[in-house]
Amino acid sequence: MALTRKPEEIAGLIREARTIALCGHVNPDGDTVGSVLALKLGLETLGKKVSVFCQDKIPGTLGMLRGAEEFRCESDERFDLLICVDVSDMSRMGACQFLMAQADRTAQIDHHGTNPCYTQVNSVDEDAPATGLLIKEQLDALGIAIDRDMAMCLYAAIATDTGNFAFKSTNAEAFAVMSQLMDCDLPLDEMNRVLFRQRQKPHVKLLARALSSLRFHKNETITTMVLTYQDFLDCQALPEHADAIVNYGVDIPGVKMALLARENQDGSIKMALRAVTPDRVDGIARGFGGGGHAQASGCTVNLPLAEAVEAVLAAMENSFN
Ligand SMILES: [Mn+2]
Repeated sequence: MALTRKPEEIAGLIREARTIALCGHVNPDGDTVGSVLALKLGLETLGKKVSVFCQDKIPGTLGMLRGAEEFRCESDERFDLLICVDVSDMSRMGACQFLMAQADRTAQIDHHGTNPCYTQVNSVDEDAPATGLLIKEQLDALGIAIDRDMAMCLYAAIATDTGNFAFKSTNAEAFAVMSQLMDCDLPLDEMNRVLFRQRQKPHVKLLARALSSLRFHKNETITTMVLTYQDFLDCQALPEHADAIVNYGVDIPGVKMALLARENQDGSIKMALRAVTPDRVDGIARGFGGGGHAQASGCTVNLPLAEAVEAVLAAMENSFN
């Protein structure tokens, strides 16, 4: 099915509805939360009764968005309309899939090219760098003026999904919309600080441990870092606090591949692999039963920490030929 934006068709459904459920995806990010809340605030100015749903807890960094505390994942109500937002596949609704059966009409607004178009009306554009941009267009189609709260939600959506306006997908539309958000008294510096600079204490303590373990291999083209389970205990850190630490290893000039090995509580070793284009690590990860993207992959190895690092490092060195 062709992926196309349908703001007018969805505006028609919205105008006919009185009660509307909006649903974001599991493990919510800035785009799904910001998009749902911007749309919610906009629809409420039209007098709609709007409920917002998400299976998982909203990240604390998004707590500044108006309505962020209203997400839930249960309801026995019926809704005139359900709109899924940034949900690439019905399974990404998680436990909120029950909404599909409790809505008279279903629609979605999304930007994932793999979307199977699982609702009655599908407004999907894979060229949009963030669903937030499609929400701005949807609000425009309904004649809704953007206020400061909506601008904050749209900024959170667009800025996070474009990597703070740095990913390759970032386009002129993102800056055009951003220009309009700036006219709404957007607190840019404060939001940027919370979204992109603030770091949790366990993360920073874990980072110090990881960096002190940094080793260079193969003429300084490969880096490895290790974190033991004891490091996590000492830093009072959760597995998620290790996310992105591997990037310190690959962002050094001259480095082509990086590995971060972290020990799980059960003794297995979770490997995060990164590569700089044109090198790739997805094949290496698959060789160990994992997978992922060409330049960002992962796998789990059931060996003691040192042996696990040796095994994956050998595969990385061999992949250079
Ligand atoms: Mn998105």
